[in-house]
Amino acid sequence: MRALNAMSSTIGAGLVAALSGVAAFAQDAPSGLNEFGPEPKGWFLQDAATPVMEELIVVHNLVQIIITAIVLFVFLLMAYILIRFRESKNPVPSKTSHNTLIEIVWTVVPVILLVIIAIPSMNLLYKQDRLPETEMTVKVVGNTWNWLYSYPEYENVEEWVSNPLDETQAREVGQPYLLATDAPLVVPVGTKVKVLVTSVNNMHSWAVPSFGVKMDAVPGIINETWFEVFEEGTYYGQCSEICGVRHYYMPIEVKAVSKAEFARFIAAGGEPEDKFAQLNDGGGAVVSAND
Ligand SMILES: [Cu+2]
Repeated sequence: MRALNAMSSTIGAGLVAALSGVAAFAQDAPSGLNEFGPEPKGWFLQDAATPVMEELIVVHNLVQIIITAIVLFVFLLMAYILIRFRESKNPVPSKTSHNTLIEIVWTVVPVILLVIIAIPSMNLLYKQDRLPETEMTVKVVGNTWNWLYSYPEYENVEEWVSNPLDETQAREVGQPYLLATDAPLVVPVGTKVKVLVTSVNNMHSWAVPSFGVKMDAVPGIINETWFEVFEEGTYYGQCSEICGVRHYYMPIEVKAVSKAEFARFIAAGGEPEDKFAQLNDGGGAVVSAND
């Protein structure tokens, strides 16, 4: 089963590479911005939207190739042994118990493979864990069940609640249900953003796959991570810690806008977009925090 999974992943990776010109999910949202998120029946990682995710995909592909080669090699070797040395063909088995050359090879080759995997893995872990010189900060607080966002550096913008849109609202604004929110986190593109993640009650996890970001939100602890979004668009993620009965109802929507647009957004006190304001004013069923 493992072997099959590994093989299918690699075949999938090849297919994705062949079709890389086709961005299946990228579609024009009503706002004119591209959307990035999971695609129906998708089975590969989402397209990279940040430098960390770019590197993550490279490491993932490298490991896929290596494990596929190992699985194939062991599988073929086993098949050869079972057929070639079966009792009817080989009634008197060899009593050989040592072969120095083979023992050196099967020790050294795995060590080399592990080193080949370890170097890019450690680089990636370091890149994710060590924050570069960031240009702004976003505070993300997990709440049972929604997300609270604020900018510690911009005091004129109050902390706001990001609730999911219900099915009707999502359809109305043409966004995916269970991913779209009424008030997304807004960040500028081409900016290194520090993300402080914590929680007020349950443990949650703030995860945006196309950013290569997944950070636990733990009460009493402030975790930090970072991202730098390449291009403008709407990016989706979900809470990735099984946090309770409405765990599925904690989508994450991040809107990456131009620096000028972001400056305008901050100057306006973080006013939400009209389409969401209309929905909320129109008496739409906005889900409260604890129902
Ligand atoms: Cu959660």
